[in-house]
Amino acid sequence: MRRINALIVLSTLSTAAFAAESSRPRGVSPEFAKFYKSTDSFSCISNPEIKLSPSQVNDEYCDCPDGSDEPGTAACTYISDLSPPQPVAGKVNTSFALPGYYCKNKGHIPGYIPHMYVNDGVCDYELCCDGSDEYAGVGGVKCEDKCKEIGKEWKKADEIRRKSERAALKRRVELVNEAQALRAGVEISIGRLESEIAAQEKKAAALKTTYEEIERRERGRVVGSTGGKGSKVTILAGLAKNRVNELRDTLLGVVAKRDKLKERVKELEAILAAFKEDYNPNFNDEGVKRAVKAWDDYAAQKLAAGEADESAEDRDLAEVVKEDSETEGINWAEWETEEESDVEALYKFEEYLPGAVRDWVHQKLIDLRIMLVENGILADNANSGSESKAVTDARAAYQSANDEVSTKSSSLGDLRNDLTKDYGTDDIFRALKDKCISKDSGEYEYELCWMGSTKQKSKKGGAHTGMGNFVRFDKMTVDEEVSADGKGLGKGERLVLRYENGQNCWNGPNRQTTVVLACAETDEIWKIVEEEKCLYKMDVGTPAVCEGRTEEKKASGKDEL
Ligand code: MAN
Repeated sequence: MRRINALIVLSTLSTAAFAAESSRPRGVSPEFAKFYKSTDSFSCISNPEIKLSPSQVNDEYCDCPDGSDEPGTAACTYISDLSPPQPVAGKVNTSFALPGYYCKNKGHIPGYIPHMYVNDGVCDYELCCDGSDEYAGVGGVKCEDKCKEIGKEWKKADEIRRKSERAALKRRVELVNEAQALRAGVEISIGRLESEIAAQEKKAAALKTTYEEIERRERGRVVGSTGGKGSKVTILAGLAKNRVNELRDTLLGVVAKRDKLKERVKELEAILAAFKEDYNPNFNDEGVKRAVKAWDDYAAQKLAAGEADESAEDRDLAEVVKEDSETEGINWAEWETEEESDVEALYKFEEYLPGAVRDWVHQKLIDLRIMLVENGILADNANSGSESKAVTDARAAYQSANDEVSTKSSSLGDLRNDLTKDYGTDDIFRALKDKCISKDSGEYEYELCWMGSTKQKSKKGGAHTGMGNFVRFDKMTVDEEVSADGKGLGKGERLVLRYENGQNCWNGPNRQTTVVLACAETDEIWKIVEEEKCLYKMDVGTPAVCEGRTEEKKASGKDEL
């Protein structure tokens, strides 16, 4: 128990305080030396109206109500028993003026020990390594000065602690850099989305205009006698296309037959040419002679006509039979899908008008038709149940562009919210966001996801239990041990992450987790306790909350031996 507060007492004292120590009464620290300077009298610290002779200081009799006349004995312990001293340098207890008995601890760090431990027959080396608290040798106890070896051990451990702190601080700097880069990334994404949305809005506006115009034209269009399912022209176009295709197929067949015949003619000519070369003219066979004569005439005729170059003709044929609207000069699709009415098709009188007035007349005709539709004189094409493909396509294009604007705008909103969200000092938890750490504890494995949620997972399997979602940062003053390897919350104000609205607890509240953070080299859950039913506390180490205490103290010369 006596270990409690020892380190903090030790570490909060300054070595500068060693000055003029020899002139101070036993048990007085340099901090309180000024009250014991006078050689004429001593005034109780909290009650200066009570004046004593200097010989009454440390005379084993408690004269001052605040115990200040007995800095080096246990005579006023009953005061501290009533109100235990808070041995924090500079913070004087209202009833007990001194923080404790001051141990010089040369070779280590000076510190206070509660007065009740003075001359109690126990060596309190953890607080008073020089053994000066047992100067009276009560019960024959003699406490030798162990500050040299304790100080050496402490220094070694302190060096390890400082090294770890330096590593933790380095990691913190890295986290800050990562957080900055992530923030910059969000800002870049916002900029990119803004320009994409502006462009998309323009596109959507243009598509809207187009769609409205097409729809307007649709309303102004005279519905054909075939009920809008295609005019005679359309049907004619379909028939014509089929006929053209039939003719193309026939032509292809004829060309193929021709090519075959050409091959056979070639073969026969070769046979006859060989026959002419090989026959025996000495046999007076009239039939053979006639045949040879006929072949010669045929060959002479062919020679006179010259070898026809049919390649150009073949190229033309190949072009003609190609299934290509460009070569056909007809865009069949246009004619087949056009839902133009026969009336429009046959009486396109506007086309006989001079260009200058054509548009004007066209517009007026559409306006007129719309006026007639709106006044119930003509049927509305829009209600005819046969919307044209042009209107459907234009609307779909506009809607798709508009949907994209909405999707992008919603992403932009999320990113803007993210920029205003509290990620802690230096935005540091931005770098940890979505990363998780876990720890086995009892029958569960616990998980903490930074800025996300906490979970309890049963080792026996089954579903996870939500222990809350991150809602806000908070602060908490803690007073806890730090283990030799530096794990533990320690003392002072700590940053807290509140996780709330977890899974409902049977007969209890929705589960909540209070995550208390302390500086450490790596992210680690140290301890989990269920303080009340379904209210959990996690002690967690992370470099994210390191503040460079050691380095600052070093720079200002504090905490040095
Ligand atoms: C589960 C766990 C416990 C909790 C009880 C409450 O067993 O979540 O932590 O105390 O439910 O019923």
